[in-house]
Amino acid sequence: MVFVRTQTLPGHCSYLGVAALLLLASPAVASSIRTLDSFAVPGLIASVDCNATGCPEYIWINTGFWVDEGDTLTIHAEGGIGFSSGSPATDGPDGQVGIPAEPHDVYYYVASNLNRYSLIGRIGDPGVPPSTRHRLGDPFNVGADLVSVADRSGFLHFSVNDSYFYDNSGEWVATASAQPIPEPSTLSLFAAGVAFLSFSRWSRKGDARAL
Ligand SMILES: [Ca+2]
Repeated sequence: MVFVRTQTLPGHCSYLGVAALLLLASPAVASSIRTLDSFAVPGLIASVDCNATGCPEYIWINTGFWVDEGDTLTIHAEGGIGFSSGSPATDGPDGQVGIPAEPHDVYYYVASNLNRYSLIGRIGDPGVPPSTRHRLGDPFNVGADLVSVADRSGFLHFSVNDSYFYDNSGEWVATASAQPIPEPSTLSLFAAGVAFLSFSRWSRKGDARAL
């Protein structure tokens, strides 16, 4: 009886387990990851400056890239921006890390407490009627690289954490991806695959001991 089990059950288990893992890696699962390619964020977004009452809403550039709450959001940006007249457009998206853009009497940055002169992001949808729109969430640091879980659904927005935009030059270019939380059925399938593979290995060990 032990010999019969050796020739059948472990083989089926391995096939089922491998099938489950292959399904996880199938194009259908992979295609659920959405991407934003090469989105340009200009240093000179608009000829405006922010003041004590805040910044105009359009200082946030809507990328048109939709993010669902719970998505793993991955962003990479590169390029160069010059932040004052005549300065070379060589400053990267990280900005001045650890130096918050605190407002004071003269200068008001887009997002205080975030890194000065950095690429910053926000999620929300200001393009639909106020009664139904997803309000823009809190600004967050993006910099050159970000991996984070979205805390709300909406369109990804970018801005440059500056106070005066009209003397800027250059641009940053960002790419992004949003990976949804795996569906419960997918998780169950994955667990089943792992369980079958584990049982298969256990069976083989048992058979080896029996032999
Ligand atoms: Ca500037």
